[in-house]
Amino acid sequence: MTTKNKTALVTGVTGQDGAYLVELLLEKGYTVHGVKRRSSSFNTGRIEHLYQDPHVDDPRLILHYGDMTDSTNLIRIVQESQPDEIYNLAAQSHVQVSFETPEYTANADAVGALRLLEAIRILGMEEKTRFYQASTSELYGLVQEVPQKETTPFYPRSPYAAAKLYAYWIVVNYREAYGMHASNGILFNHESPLRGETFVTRKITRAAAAIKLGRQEKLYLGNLDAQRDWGHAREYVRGMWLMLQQDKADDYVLATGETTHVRQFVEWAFEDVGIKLEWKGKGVDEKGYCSETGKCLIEVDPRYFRPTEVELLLGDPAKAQTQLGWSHETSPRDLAREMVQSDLKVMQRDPVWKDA
Ligand code: NDP
Ligand code: GDR
Repeated sequence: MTTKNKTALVTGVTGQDGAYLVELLLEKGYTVHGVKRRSSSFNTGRIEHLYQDPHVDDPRLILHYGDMTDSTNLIRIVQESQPDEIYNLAAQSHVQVSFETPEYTANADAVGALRLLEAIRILGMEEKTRFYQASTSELYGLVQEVPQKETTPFYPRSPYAAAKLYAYWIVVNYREAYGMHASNGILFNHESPLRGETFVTRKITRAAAAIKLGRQEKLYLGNLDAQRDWGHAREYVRGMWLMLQQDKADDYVLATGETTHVRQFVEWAFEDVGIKLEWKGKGVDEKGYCSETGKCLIEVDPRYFRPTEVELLLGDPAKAQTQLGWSHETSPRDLAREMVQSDLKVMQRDPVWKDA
């Protein structure tokens, strides 16, 4: 079968990765079914440019209301869409929020993955349907080995990571127990101009743009000493797709192999709007950054510290490079630049920001 007549089902279609993945799959000729949650206001902004009027003949992007906590709904959507490939991207994906909503996070992120796998089994689609699970470098948690690769032991450090650990292992189990083509992509942090505004990179690039344009006074951040392996989301969704094109299902790390301090990302973002920062504090819980003019723009606020932190993530993508032919292109430095430029543009265009 060529990709031209394949059908994919994507959960989390309204999120960052969902948007880039749908774009890729449509380009490849797939018919794509997406699961979106009901919301009191529009939540399809990231895929608006891909929207297809359901009244036209044979639309190739079809959206269904659904939720990872609702088994019957998921079974019905899988039955209706008859997918060749399922990409399970839906999740309560914010690590810090998972400390406040641990039970919901487990329900959506852990049991949600099980519900989809069971839907495949209940409908007798084990032979037909391939499955991608959005696993995460958060599984590595407390550092056991650097760089982290497929064989590195897991040590989750949050309710989010513990939920994703269940999802990881249930995927492995269904692969072994029922011969399903089910793969885990253990993806290190990936960002883009579409990144959610409360994740640290986007929070920083938006603030740098807003401060530059005189629309924000100060940025409050948490642990500036954390280190992350940041890649570009557009490149990572290609890796997801490649995993499902292999004859055999397996688990793969996608990462850049480069790690950066949050502190460094802050400096890059402000450099990109022409503000040079000087570090004034002695430690993470003291003060923050001031600009050359002496105006203090960034302050550390302990409210953003996590009860247990993941201090260092650095991935080794060698297996994906060798077996999938996947590699990243964008460096963290270029990623910061692209995100800042995009936020500057968005703010200059947005009437709310313009009038503020
Ligand atoms: P986002 O937070 O941008 O998107 C998450 C998506 O899941 C949104 O579409 C959201 O809907 C949806 N969702 C949340 N809860 C439910 C639910 N109960 N039922 C149905 N849909 C739900 O995440 P990303 O796109 O960044 O990440 C995609 C996946 O990859 C997630 O599973 C994440 O945990 C995982 N991951 C992400 C990494 C990253 O660096 N981005 C790295 C490793 C793994 P809504 O828009 O309505 O909120
Ligand atoms: P992470 O991403 O927890 O790695 O999870 P996030 O951007 O939230 O945090 C990265 C690091 O920055 C530190 N930090 C702050 N984080 C946020 N959100 N806000 C702040 O103000 C702030 N200040 C410092 C954090 O403590 C952390 O160390 C992301 C998500 O996409 C997960 O779904 C995914 O699984 C992992 O990446 C890989």
